[in-house]
Amino acid sequence: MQQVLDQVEKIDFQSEIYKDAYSRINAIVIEGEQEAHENYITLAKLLPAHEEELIRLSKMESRHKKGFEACGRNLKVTPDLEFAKEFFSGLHENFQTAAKEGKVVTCLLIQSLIIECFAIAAYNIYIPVADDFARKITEGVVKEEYSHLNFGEVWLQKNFADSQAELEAANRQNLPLVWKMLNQVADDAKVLAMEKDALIEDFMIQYGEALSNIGFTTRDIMRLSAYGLAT
Ligand code: Y39
Ligand code: FE
Ligand code: FE
Ligand code: FE
Repeated sequence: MQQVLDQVEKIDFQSEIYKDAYSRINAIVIEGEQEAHENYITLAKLLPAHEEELIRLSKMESRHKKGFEACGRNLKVTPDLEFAKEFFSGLHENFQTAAKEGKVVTCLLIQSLIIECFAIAAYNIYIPVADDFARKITEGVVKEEYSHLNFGEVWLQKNFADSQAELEAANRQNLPLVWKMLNQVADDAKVLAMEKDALIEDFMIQYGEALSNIGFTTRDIMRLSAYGLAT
């Protein structure tokens, strides 16, 4: 902790290098929250029994987006939204395709497990090195992301027997994209004092825990959660 405190003292939130990196990371988060908003609306249509709850989650995502837009404005940074759209394009397309085919398990794996775990890891690592304004916003947001992850866990746990094969395939298709995205953002994250190793570690912990809650064995979790990491 002392190390983190020393580090934060040295961060110049107004330096050009910090603001340049922030223009991409902030955009990723804004675009991610926007897509999460849309994804939960789509999920509400796919799971009418959970419509009310999923619409509630989609509204939370809109509020998250507004919060992170304020973080950018506070630092006088213009988010590079074009970069962010491209950053999410792989997961976005896979979600859209799955939704069209009515593959709710794949949609839940992409949004409620993979994207939520990615968000939780990123926000947890960001909070101790954020500026005061962004830290308060992010602390509020991350609490809600756990509830989004929980929705996916609970549904998939209840439907585990029927979902297992589709989950394996969806993991295989989408987890390599996450490692690619992490690599793409690693240099910018480092400027914000967020270490790639820490992001990977936190993601693995969240995702592994989620897979365990759903019903996978330790052996399955090892195989599934490292898929595509070394390539
Ligand atoms: O469910 C959600 O709210 C997740 C979409 C929001 C954003 C996830 C993006 C996090 C990646 C940031 C990478 C920074 C190192
Ligand atoms: Fe969110
Ligand atoms: Fe979320
Ligand atoms: Fe989220």
